Amino acid sequence: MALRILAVGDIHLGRRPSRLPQALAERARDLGPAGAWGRTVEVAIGQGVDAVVLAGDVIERDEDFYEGYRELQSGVSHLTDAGIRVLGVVGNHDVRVLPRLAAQIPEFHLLGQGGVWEAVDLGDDGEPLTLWGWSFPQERVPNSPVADTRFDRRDGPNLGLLHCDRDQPGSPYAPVSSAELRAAGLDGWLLGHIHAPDALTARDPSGYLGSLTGMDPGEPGAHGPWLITVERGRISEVAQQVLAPLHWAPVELDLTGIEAAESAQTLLLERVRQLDETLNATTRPPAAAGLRVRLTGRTGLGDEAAALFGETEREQVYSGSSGCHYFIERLAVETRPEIALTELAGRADPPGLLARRLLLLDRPADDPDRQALLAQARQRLDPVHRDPRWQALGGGELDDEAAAEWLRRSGTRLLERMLAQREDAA
Ligand SMILES: [Mn+2]
Repeated sequence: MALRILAVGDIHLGRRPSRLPQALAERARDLGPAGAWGRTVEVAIGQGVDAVVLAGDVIERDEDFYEGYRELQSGVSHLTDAGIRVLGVVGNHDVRVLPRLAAQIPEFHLLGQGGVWEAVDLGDDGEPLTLWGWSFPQERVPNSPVADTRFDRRDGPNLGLLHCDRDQPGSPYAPVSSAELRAAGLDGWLLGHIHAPDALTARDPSGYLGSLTGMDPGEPGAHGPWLITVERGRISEVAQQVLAPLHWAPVELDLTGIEAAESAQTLLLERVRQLDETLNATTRPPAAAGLRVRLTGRTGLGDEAAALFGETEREQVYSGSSGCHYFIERLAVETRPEIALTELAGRADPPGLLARRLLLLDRPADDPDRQALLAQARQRLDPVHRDPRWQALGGGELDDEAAAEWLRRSGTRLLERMLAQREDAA
């Protein structure tokens, strides 16, 4: 007999998704947090889970009390009617409003009120499971709620449910380090606050659950709650249930080598159809998808291609096989003119020197001249890359290929500027 929990990240009931085209304005409620929560309730009931747990920032703001009440109450009553328990913790957004709502919805169990850790037994049919929760007592909490806390383990898996700012030491929103989370001795941490989901697995069921649906183009990719299965005393499966009603996708179209501007349309259509196929394989395909399109590569046809996407075309670029409304949220032309590098490299002036350097980057990885150039570049780039100020951007490791790409981009831009100056002077 398996035990199943559906873990839900930041919902932000009351918020409306931004950057929707006019054609979708009237569907904002269904495409936003309320629609995402409704889908979550349906999936929880369909899957017959034992409990739904919410990781804070359930409600956007105090002003959303009535909308929050309506949506939360209706979801909770559907779930409890189906025999599913509903629990949650408070985040920094809903410090006042969520406890007030919980007082009005007795079936909703608010865990760890007032910033005091609380453990609850979610076990069933001889399958034990303990959930530890902590709620924000006020909007700003400058210290870690996990440090100096002893979690006396109980039988079966023990999971933590917490809204916090992980690995951001100076944060006013319950800063917690990964080391503290690991040292707590629990089997996993279901976290709220950061809207980009981590990749949780049965082996390591710890991390940010992510916002329930992407509310703007800054929250691209798959969003939805996580289904956690416990069998014979251990977590056997963790799977994201991708069900966000609105999907945001960055789309880069490399136009290098196209012979006519219309090829951009064909290329985009191909990409959107691929995306549609991927999205159709999710738990619940989205009702709308916003594309942030960048035209890149070397071609003289960038502006001409962009002009093919007029206002009407952007409002709805494609209708998916399950009815998803695809629109272009923004289209940026970042194409660069073609440069004959080999020809330039024969010149004895600064552009010629720069062109020879750029050509070095295209040589094989073991070429000594290329390696020397990259070593020089990394000496200058590494300290900047490691600067703590940029850590939050999550750039990852700076390897040779990343350094080469950086040089290629900045070198090409510089070369273009040099050539433009010469043309001006001529
Ligand atoms: Mn938050």
